[in-house]
Amino acid sequence: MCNVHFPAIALGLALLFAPGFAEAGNITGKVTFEGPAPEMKPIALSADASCVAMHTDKPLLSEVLVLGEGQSMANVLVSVTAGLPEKDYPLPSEPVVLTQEGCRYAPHVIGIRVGQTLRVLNPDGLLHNVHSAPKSNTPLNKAMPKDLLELETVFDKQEEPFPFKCDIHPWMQAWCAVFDHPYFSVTGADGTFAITGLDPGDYEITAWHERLGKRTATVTVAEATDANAGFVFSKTPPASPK
Ligand SMILES: [Cu+2]
Repeated sequence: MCNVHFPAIALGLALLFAPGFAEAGNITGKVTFEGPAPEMKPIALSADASCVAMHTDKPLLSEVLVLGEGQSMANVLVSVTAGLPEKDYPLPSEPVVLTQEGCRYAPHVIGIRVGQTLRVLNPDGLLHNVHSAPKSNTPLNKAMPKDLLELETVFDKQEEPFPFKCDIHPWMQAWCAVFDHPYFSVTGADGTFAITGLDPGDYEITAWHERLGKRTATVTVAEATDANAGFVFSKTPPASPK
């Protein structure tokens, strides 16, 4: 059964050839760490023997700084912080998922939209207590006993990154930022990010790291191209602008 909607196609073509229509571009890049990298220490999990039992093969390391090959930096949140037109951007229907697995949160850093569902999972079969500490949104403080496998919440205000912790396992931490637009990306282990679907224009983008702060860059996006923007973090904060 063919399910093509000709009116939708016609509308798309009309938009494509309409005067002033410009094909979207992207901002892509890589975040790296410069200088000698501090070694991440194994986390003492002894507060909960069940957590210890989940990490007998390999210690669970602190995720304050996660580096990959060539000192690429994971867990850096890159977002557009100026230059966007004010408009309503469609919400994704899929939730953002935050998992508590092996007595750690994953992903370590998430971005979510105002009004988008955050689904928190508990596959550990343990008691966790999901405890967020936002400044603008309503904090979440909810026990997840071993038989409560998931809960959902939404945020109603945009907000800079704030922590999620677990009151049972004090080493557990994740960071969450809430956006009123879709132009954000969290770097993976290879340090790369991609902010896609931007109208041509000049934008300020900001890279945020939980310990090393923020770096900003100005990027010009041309039609249907990838603009490149790299960020370098180090233990020394950047000189403040004069
Ligand atoms: Cu926990």
